[in-house]
Amino acid sequence: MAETAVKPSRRGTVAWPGELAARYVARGYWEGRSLGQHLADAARRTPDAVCLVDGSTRMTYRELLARADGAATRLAALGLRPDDRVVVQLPNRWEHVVTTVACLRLGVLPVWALPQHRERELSGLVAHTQARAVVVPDVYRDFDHQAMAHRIVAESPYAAHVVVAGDDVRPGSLSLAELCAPAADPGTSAAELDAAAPSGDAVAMLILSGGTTGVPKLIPRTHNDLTYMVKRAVQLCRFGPDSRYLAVLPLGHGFPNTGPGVLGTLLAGGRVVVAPSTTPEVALGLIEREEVTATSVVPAIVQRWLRHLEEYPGTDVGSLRLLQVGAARLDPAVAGLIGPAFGCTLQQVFGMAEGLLCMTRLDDPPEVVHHTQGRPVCPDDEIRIVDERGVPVPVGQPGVLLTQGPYTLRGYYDTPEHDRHVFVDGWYRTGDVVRRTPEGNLVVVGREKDVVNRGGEKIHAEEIENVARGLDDVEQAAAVAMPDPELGERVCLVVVLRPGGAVALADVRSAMLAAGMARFKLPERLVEVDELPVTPLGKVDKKALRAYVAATAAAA
Ligand code: J2J
Repeated sequence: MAETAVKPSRRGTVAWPGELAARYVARGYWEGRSLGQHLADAARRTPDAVCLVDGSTRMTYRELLARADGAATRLAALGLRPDDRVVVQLPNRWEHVVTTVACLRLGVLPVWALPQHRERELSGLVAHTQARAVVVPDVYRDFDHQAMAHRIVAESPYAAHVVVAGDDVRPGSLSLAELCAPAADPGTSAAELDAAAPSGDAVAMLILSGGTTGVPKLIPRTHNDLTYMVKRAVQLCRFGPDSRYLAVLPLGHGFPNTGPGVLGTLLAGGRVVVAPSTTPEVALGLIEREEVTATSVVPAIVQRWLRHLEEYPGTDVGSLRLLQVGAARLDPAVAGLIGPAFGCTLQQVFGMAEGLLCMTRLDDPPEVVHHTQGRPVCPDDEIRIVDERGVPVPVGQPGVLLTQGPYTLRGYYDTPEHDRHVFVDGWYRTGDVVRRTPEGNLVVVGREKDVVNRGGEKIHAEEIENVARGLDDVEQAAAVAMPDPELGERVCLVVVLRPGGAVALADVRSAMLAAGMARFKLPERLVEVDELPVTPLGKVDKKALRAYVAATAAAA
């Protein structure tokens, strides 16, 4: 077992070429310290300031650090060592933040999963990361996460611990509340963790790539690269000690954690307010009560909030200064409504778990903020926009976006085979089709990757197709995006049946649920065709299918 174990900081990850690494150090991007150390520094600057609010829980920086260090010390006592992995599947609650900071302090790598992930996704994550522990809620939205975690841990040769948030901690599980209790002797724990802090070039966490197939694609983010990106986002978004950030997107995603998100707010000495739900009643209520100054959402959420403000004009969101919208395409017409309705600055964010972060700037003119997704945050983010032959396109023309830079991965975690298709001379091929305006802003116009973006949740077509093809009556299956006014896109499954066969949407959906897949991936429409269109190269022509599906939906 020990021989096959991959240690992310030494094996399983791809380093930046020496020359680039030297440049990133020389330019001050990579500071050579762990993100946990930076967070501890911030906590020590204003120990009495409230930094984390969740319902009636209000925590100061002193308490956050004491709890995180308590958890780190207890994880170490359980046998976890720097570079070990912990899969964290928690809804938005304060323990998500404390657990993450604890891992960063100890050098253990948190691997965030979404609460909607089920056995298939979670077991894939635990297996691929060789996680030592899994952190879950007891029961969340009628689903027994604790039971699922025990089934998964029983199957894993590496995982030993199920840590449970909530009151129903069963025999064989550990209590997350106890794990996150303040250190018995905070000074000593802090000194020990400070002394053993991971180095800047060690891997800080593994982030799940947007949309994931059989073997999950994980992004190793180093302390250096992640700290740089978050700090730069803090600067550009003008976060400071008076910032109050509402963490309303699921904390299993990068955007609400790092863009600048929770981690940026903490580095800036601000206050994080955790929202347990994205509904306007809950989220806008929290903005009002907690005098939130900034938050980040996906277009589907902002549309819902806009409708609510129209219906209830008395809603007070006057404290809000910045609303970030990203992770999926924002309609320019909707973008134009946001500033006036919320009385705040809109910022479009085009990011990816792989690294590259683009943002409109707070003082950009409306035409830039409404019509573009902004520009990279670092002067050393290099971008290339190429045609299908890999040749750069003229400015203004659409092409596939390639990038490299001080916080963009050079390879996924331990999937060298996959990397060969995704990296071109070390450059990451994003799969997004973009064009660049003459001023250097990017506009996302499409994508070449086979993903459906359902309100910001990325779903790989292949995952659905594999299950659909397993059904007796299905000969061929292709999942494509269909346009949707609310979520932007939903999944439509196109099938070719075997002679005399029949299949209903419900059959495919039950087969996916039986396979242990997350509910948000289920197709919402089924279309039968006699044959699938193919490209000259013999691949299913998804572009043609998308157009067909959109046209037939409009006609229906
Ligand atoms: C259109 N498509 C977008 C946008 C991302 C910050 C913000 C977002 C993410 C994220 C993130 C888009 N308009 N404004 O990690 O730190 C699509 C692109 C992209 C993919 C990445 C962050 N913003 N997208 O969304 O890893 O297709 O990260 O490649 O989940 O979302 O998805 P993900």
